[in-house]
Amino acid sequence: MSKFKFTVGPWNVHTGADSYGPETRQPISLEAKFAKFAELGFSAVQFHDDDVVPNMNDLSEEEIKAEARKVKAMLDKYGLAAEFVAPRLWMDSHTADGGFTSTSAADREFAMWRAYRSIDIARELGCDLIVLWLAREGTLCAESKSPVTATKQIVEAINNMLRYDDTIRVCIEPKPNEPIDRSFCGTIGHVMGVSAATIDPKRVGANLESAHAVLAGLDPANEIGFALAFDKLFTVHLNDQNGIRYDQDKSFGVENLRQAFNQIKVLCENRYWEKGYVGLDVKAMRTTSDEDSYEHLKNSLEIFKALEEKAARYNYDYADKLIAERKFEQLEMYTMNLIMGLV
Ligand code: 3MF
Ligand code: MG
Repeated sequence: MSKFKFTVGPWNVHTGADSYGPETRQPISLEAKFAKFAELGFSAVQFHDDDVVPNMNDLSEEEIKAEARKVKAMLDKYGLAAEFVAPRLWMDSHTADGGFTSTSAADREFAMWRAYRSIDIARELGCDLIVLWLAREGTLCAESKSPVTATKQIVEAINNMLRYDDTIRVCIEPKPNEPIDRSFCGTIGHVMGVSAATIDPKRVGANLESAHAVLAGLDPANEIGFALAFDKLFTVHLNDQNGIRYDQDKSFGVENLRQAFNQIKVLCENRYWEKGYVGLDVKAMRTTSDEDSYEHLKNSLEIFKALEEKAARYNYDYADKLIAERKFEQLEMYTMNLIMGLV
């Protein structure tokens, strides 16, 4: 029995389209996804603002809230909570050059409008967390934006959100690149800096995604640890990634089992289950059939739980003794043997 509660976004079950080819699977309705998420043992769902209210740009503030209430009723039907809402600031024509750091004042205003509406939607869904994946807050042409001005614009956008709602928490999901060439807020270290500069640092934290850390050339477990050290790990997006290339969102643990184990180990050592959900951000392969649309989620949960069980059996007395004697070769082999199921 896992100590953790799991969560997932509807985009984790998708039609298989990528930048180079069309869909390979049939779309699945939001309600059908909820039913399956509940069946697989998820406790909560993560949302983009327009996952909840698809045509929100055309609706009034009251109409948006009314639509959100319908989704809340659907969540209730399946015994699911909502974990967070993330303004989708990368699909709309207003966000071609980013949102909060766009070179267009009108587009920056649009980004704030979506951020405020995301808070309204979160409130209707009964959750207090906004995630900012700052997809296009960076440059395609390095000289097009000042990194100083842009960083201050990100801080000010978050301040505006904190002022708009006294208890909402905001959480940045850093990623060093893609779809942008150079991000302004690429790592957990950047997020901690931005958090400290806001008007209420306690309410501004991080969402560490394993693949994003790998894309930055960093170790996901250390990134998780850095945020935990400041009590600022508000959620996680666990997945896996084969080195520094396009963002792969592979099932958790399938590329680097030791790295996956160490992410769970640091979460367990710090009783993260008392603080937040374990979110998955995983994609099925393009070749996956309709009937296997949820296999990558099942596999990720299975790997997580198997590694959690190993982390619970980690022999800290033995490890401490080896550490005191600086017998790191033996410590490494003990860890490998545990992961391989040999001890
Ligand atoms: C991109 C991501 C995003 C975010 C999501 C919620 C589409 O690399 O990881 O997934 O997680 O937008 O913030
Ligand atoms: Mg993510």
